[in-house]
Amino acid sequence: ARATVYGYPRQGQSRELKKAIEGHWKGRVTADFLRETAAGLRRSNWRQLAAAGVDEVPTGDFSYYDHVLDTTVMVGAIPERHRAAVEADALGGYFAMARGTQDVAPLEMTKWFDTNYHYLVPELGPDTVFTADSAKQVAELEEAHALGLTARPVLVGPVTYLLLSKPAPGVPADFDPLTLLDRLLPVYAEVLADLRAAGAGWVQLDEPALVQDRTPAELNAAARAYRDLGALTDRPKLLVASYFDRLGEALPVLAKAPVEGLALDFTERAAANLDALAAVGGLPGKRLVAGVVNGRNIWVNDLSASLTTLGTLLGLADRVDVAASCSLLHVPLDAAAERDIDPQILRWLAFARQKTAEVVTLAKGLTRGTGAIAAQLAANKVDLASRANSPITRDPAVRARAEAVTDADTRRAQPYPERATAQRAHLGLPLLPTTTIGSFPQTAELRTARADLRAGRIDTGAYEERIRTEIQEVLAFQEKAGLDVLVHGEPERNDMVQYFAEQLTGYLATQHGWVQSYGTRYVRPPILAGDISRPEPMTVRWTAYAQSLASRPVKGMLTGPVTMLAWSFVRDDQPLGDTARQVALALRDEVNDLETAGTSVIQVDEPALRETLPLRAADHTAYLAWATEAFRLTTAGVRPDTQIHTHMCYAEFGDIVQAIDDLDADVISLEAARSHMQVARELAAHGYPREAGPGVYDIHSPRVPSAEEAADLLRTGLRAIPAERLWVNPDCGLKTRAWPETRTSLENLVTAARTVRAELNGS
Ligand code: THG
Ligand code: ZN
Repeated sequence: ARATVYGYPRQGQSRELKKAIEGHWKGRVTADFLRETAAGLRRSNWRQLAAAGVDEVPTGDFSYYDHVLDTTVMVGAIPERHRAAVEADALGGYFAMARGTQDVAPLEMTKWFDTNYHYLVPELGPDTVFTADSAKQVAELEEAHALGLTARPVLVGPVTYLLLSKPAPGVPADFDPLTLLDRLLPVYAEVLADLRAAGAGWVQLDEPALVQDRTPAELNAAARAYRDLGALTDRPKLLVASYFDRLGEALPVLAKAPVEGLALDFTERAAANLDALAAVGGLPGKRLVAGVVNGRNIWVNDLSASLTTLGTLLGLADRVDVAASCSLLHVPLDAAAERDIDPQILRWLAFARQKTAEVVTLAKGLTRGTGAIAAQLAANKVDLASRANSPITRDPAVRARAEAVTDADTRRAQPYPERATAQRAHLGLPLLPTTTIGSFPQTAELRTARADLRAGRIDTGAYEERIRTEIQEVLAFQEKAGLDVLVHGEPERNDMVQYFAEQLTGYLATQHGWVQSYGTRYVRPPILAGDISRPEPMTVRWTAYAQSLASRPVKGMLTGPVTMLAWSFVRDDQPLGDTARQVALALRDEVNDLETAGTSVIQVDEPALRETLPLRAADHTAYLAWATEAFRLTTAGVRPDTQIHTHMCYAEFGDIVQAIDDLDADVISLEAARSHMQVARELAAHGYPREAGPGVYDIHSPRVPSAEEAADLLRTGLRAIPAERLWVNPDCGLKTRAWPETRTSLENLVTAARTVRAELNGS
């Protein structure tokens, strides 16, 4: 058996790639220096992989921004509006497609399946002409060959590429990109021929879109694509890869296709692949690459269990190789770089480097028998036992409390209409109350203060003084602008998940655990390592301070349990719902403490509720059940006259309106400005019974909306939501905005609310 992986983190140990690219954008780094930095990182990754014992290294997985954008370049699907820039300067044009320019909009960005990686959505239409550009793929293959390595180019497959595309601007929305398949396949044929000419023995075509629910027509397209590519004579051997879930009905399609190998995910959520593969009679005469090391989490593999799976698979294919379940892009580079994590706990963790070593160990065990890896198996057993029996993963008090949760704990004592009456009396808000989503501009001074505190240049006292001053200023502005429900602005928070993770027992933070989110932007997801408890209140002090300065209600601001899971690395040793319940109980205590401290409005944000929706519809109900229960458990312990708000970012939530309703929040704020209140109409169509604030100010742009424009959006909103239940707020938090546009935009928003209130009172 051979050891391989499908991709590796691109950024380098100190995010050298981010620094070089951003330096290049600022004009401080030449294109040549950027290219040399990138080539150096690729070489260093390949050497690391080869030194670890990987037999076949991936190439072409590197990217300056995004591998789907690289595929767009490879097939020549450059949008019309970017063509001149790309022709004038390939690298400059590439970044223009990614980020836009003064004059030209970038490609839209969206999530890569249910990971936290975002790709740039290809724009296609009936007039799209594809042309092959294999230069990047060929060059990277040659670089790996120059190091004397056996390499396997990795490409986004043609079916997934089309399924991830959308109609270009101006193309009818019902245009189906899959109708372009016959035009796209010859371009893939040309790239495959070029790679063969460059010495590729195998090429990997990634088709993760086939793990989602697919129509018979789409499955048919996949069958056609691989029948046609398989029939080519001038091509390398083809390995069709799927990951992130089970293949389901696509498995027989790919098993029958005339390609030489399949790569399948065999981690827990894709476990059904095993029986499905047996059911089609295995892959006689073919290569099976078995993704048994989870590429999505950071836990050490259970080597013995993986060997059992691999042993079963041996009977199902001509040859079985070992891999991580997906590209290692989704995990940090190297756990050994972490200095602040207890060495005992560090042994439970595997980042890209450690996962690579696991793949190599398993391949060796499969080839030479368990005796050849006896030492690794013994050490692995000790580490797994240490994790399973640790007081960190087994806190009896947390478990007993979670066990004792009843349905009543997850329900507000009064139905919404009674709560609404109590809240109206308690809060005394006007019709169309105005508020913001929570964060205010994170100024350079604030970031500097946080860096100074970390570096020891200032002490906690000086830092907190800085935060107090900021809160004073944020509140003074809001009072003067005339907002009705105020916020403290969150100057003390870095990342909305990290801030809480740092204060909860059972959560681990990393120092270097960067994972690419999009382009040059990275996150350091905290690790849900153990049972979760809250040693002391987390936000009460700052919220109470803010309330002490304000004449109107100040909202308490918390990150909800689903988002706390979605933007962290989760436990793999218990159901997600159990972890969510523990986080919810800790947050519930915070909600109740805020109420006790005099907070009458508490917002629990769930921007990630929609994005964690499982890839297959059959799994939606179970997910939404635990997700909505965790939210209600967090919020249901308050008095009827305490108002619970929530917030969600993305507009595409038509398919989870029922779940949003099931949260039973008194008020929800949503992104809506760019879609002209579409979400208000969707809520109304569903019969959403509570209060809602579809955003009237697009915070993703520095553009200041006029009061008249905001008032128009409100009038549109009023056609869907009655005035007694409509709130006035921006689309999202203001953390990424600057103060000047924030000030004017919020003043205009208040003016708009007053104008429309006057219209309502006059009518
Ligand atoms: N927090 C966490 N995960 C997230 C988001 C978040 N995942 C989804 C979404 N939001 C991703 N969005 C971003 C937006 C900005 C940045 C990263 C992800 C970003 N990162 C800084 C960078 O790379 O320069 C680093 C920030 C830091 O120093 O911590 O700007 O909000 N957890
Ligand atoms: Zn938002």
